[in-house]
Amino acid sequence: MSMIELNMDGLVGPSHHYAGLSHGNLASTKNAHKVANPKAAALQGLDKMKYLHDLGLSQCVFPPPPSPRLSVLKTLGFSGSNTKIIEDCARTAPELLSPIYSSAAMWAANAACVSAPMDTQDGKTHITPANLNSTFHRSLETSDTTRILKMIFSDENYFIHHPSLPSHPYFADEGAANHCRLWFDAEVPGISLFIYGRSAYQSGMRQPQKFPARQTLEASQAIARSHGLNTDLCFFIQQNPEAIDQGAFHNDVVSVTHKNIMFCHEQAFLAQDALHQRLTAIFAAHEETLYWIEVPAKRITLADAIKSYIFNSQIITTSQNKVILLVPEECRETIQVWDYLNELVLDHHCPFSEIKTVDLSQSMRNGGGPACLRLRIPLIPDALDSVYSGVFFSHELDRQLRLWIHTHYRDRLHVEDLADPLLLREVQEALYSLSRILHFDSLYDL
Ligand code: SUG
Repeated sequence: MSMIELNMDGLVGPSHHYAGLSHGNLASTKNAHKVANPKAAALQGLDKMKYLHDLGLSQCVFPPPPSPRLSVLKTLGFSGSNTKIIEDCARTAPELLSPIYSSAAMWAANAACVSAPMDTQDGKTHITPANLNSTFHRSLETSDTTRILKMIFSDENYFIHHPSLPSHPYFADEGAANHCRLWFDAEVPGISLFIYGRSAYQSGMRQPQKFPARQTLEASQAIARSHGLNTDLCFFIQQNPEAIDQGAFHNDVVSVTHKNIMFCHEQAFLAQDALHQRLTAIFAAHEETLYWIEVPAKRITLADAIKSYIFNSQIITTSQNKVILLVPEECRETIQVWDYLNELVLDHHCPFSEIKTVDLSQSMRNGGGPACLRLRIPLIPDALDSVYSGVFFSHELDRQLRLWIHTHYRDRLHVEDLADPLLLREVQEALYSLSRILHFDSLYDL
């Protein structure tokens, strides 16, 4: 059984804005209430998708969820026409507008935790949408994410969709951002690393003092169980509380894996040396090499790693077997980081042959780099034809989406603009039009 990895990037929605909704995410707090440019944000995301597609990756688009989430406002007691609901909310509870207009679903790494078919007992790809219940605005994503993932990966011969975990802080789950997979051979089971920040039931664990730990151990364990993973190949690792306190609200801000490569900061995990040794031993037992690239704090501090998002990178193997590290443009602007990366590519023991930067500044200002924007879907080649065809990236889809963005997106959006009922009409029209481009009639029931 061989494997393909589908790369699914979130398409930035037309109401992308900066509201400072994520405590512990330094970029979100720092850029709160700045003017956003949804048009540029969506185009930057498309540029990234085009780059990956042109490298030969199987690239898909993850459509934005319905917006604004008027159903949430109705549940919270607002009624009347759509315009009246927005006006009443703006007048009496303006703090609710940003959560219901949030376009945070663009960070597809938080959409779900996905297990590869060779790792699961039944040989199928298993998907659990994340409950994202650490933040109110993100918790609103789960029901739409569940529905959209089921529509795209609908064939039960290949995909198993699990319900999201109980939406309680004990089972707080942030999806693939806190899950890594390492493997040496596409045909055999790989290793799952589940990275948690706290435990609901185990006391005495070291905890961050300043910022919340989002993922729980119990959520990770539940996913490993329901996906039918081999427990010998699952590692549950605590994220370093110090990293969380410095702003690593998700593990993918301080580490990234790809095949047999782990690229991480020295202070990413607790008991990091022990993890390194155990993984090296597993790889050695299979006569395979683990590339463990750990960046010392004396070369790059946690603060600089988080500012530049060097580890929120994407590692890509091209069809010519070249390994590219795709990092945000901000890495070039942080001198220690840029110097380190340039040394790294020259090191013969390092698998990276090229460092490529990408401009995702609009997403970065809310704490989302290249890795946050993508969800990896491992599947067997036979499953590919069953994936909903309208979401596959192509030059023609790229052309249509660019035209659509230029037609429907604003180039300035401030959190106060969310009170404007005209925005409601604009966003809804944009999404209707998108459902036609993707031939996805049932996507938006606005
Ligand atoms: O959950 N930011 C997102 C960023 C998610 C990044 N994803 C990964 N690391 N995988 C978050 O904190 C900010 C929204 C605002 O403040 O307007 C926000 O939701």
